[in-house]
Amino acid sequence: MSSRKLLVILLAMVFIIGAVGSARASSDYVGDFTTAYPGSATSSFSCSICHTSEPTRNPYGAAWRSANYNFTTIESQDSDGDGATNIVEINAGTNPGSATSKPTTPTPVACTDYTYSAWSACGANGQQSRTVTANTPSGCTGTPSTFAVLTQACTPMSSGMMPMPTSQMMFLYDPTTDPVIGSAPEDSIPMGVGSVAVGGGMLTIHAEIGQFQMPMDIYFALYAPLVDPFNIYLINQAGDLQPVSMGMSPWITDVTSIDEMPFGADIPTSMLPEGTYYLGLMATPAGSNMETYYFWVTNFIIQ
Ligand SMILES: [Ca+2]
Repeated sequence: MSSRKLLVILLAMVFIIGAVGSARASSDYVGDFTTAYPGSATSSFSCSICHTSEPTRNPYGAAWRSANYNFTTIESQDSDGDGATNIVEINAGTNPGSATSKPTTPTPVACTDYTYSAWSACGANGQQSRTVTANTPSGCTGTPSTFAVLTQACTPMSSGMMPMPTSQMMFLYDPTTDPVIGSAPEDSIPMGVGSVAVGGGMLTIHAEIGQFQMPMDIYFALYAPLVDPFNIYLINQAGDLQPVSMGMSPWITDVTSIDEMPFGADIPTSMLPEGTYYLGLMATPAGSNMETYYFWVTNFIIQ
């Protein structure tokens, strides 16, 4: 063999070895994958991680090559478009290059209990609503055995009705001869005292309240510190005065309106001891423990 022929053969061998060296086998790429993600069951998909059929790349293989063979760069992508990102698939052991291979969606946990907002005001349609502010367990989205109750029937307000108290509200007003019916507690004057209110000689106590939305218990209090500084009196259901120290006794229970003259007809002021007399009328939802009420207070003076 001439030295020239030998040189040609050697050059050819160098070329062939070099070509083989630069064209790595797919099995080497699978090895790269396994090195990058040791323990991932995705490795079992072998060549089909990156190829539909060699040498054609699937979307994951194409993305990996475009990313200069950097796995990390394409982890947040969903190369096969099946809704699971590549890293989610690799962690789940599915194939990020095949849309037919994807993690199974876990069955959502069903809610077992709910925390609600307060009920809305009663609508004209006789319904009120509320919203769920929190679920138990947190984040539950499954189909529960008991659904949240978001609406209920209620008694709608009609015009002229007084809304139910939502707190403990007190209203002081100067004496008037006659009660005034209002549709709001601040517009209502539920106790009139007769002509004594304007310097006249007659006491005529008249209690009147228009329509409440729901039944109320009514308490009527009387306090005359110059006559008895130690006791506030309530009118009980028999119409008698009894000291508050004997208990909180309602005057009238379970009514939506009142129109009463608790002390009967006119009383000449000349029959009464001098002093300032305070009258209080409380309306609280029937059967409640006075968590909410309207309490109106007025007075009259006997001179
Ligand atoms: Ca995917």
